[in-house]
Amino acid sequence: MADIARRFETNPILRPADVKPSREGLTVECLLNPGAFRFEGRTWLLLRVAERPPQPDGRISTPVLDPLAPGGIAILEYALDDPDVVAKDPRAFQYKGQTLLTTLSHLRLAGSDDGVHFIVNETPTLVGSGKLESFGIEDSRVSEIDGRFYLTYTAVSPSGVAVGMSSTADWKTFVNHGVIIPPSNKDCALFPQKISGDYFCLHRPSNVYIGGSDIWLGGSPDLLHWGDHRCILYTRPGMWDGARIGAGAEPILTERGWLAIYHGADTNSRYCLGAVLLDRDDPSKVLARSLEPIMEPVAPYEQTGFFGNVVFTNGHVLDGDTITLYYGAADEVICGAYLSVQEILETLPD
Ligand code: MAN
Repeated sequence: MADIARRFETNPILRPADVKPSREGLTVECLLNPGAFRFEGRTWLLLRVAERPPQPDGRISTPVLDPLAPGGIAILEYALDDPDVVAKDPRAFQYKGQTLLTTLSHLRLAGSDDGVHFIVNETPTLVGSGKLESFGIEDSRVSEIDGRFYLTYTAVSPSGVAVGMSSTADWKTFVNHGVIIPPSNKDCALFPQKISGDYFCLHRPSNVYIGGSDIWLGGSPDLLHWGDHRCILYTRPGMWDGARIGAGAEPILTERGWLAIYHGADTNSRYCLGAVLLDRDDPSKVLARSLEPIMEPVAPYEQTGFFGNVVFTNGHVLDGDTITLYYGAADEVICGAYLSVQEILETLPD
């Protein structure tokens, strides 16, 4: 096994029971995939909090944002034996052919003085708004660029899965920039600085007809308008990243180029992490890529949970050579691990 992550001894560091539901009638079902950043001398996680009502016997119910419903949330409920209901995946189900999520996610801050013990805010920090976020917002990356924090997250709605963006300077007031990349797309990680005059991001379109779930590079003059899209990293059939891949948090600039951690899932939806090295001046050039994962779901809390066999990251903080990686385990709990930049680089084939 090639796993080189040193997991926190206190893992999991946050569980659903540590978080207060956003409203009466909902329970926090899972905590997932936090963004991470430093602000005013503290370490912060931007958690994805996934909620739903307690599930009645023989029925499935899910919240959706609806400005016309009381409190802005409508609860959709169906009998599990309804022939129009197909419920096979804990994360999503179909009703009359339309896909619905089993939970509604919002983003919530948790702060820490030591990067290990976190106190979760009592209320949501950012909730979905408008038609394109009515099934919630998920898996936010946080990048500090030119003194402002940019949040890129998955915006889910009946119109599909898209990349939404908000920004803030003080974590109190936010500007919602709307959908910056339309469906089907997610896992958007901004590079923390301009490269040869342009901003760049990694993103992940998914195709249902021709094409796969590969990682693309996009460029932008202003972080809002994206073009010059190129597919730079493909899934590798038969390998640990054979079915789907997607970027983690922002790439890290090293002396050998941009180091990006990414997730890869195989055909059994087992999620591992790997690394890729991109050229410093032209990040469309892939210099090296992990053959084996650098992290695999091996701990019990990674193998069993809401959706087992998952390590998924979209947040880290950096101190010299040390990456403190925050990750969602088994789509249920929040964990942390340390990785060394040098050690990751050494695992990459020449
Ligand atoms: C997808 C996303 C993630 C989730 C993984 C594993 O990539 O929905 O949020 O963690 O699947 O279920």
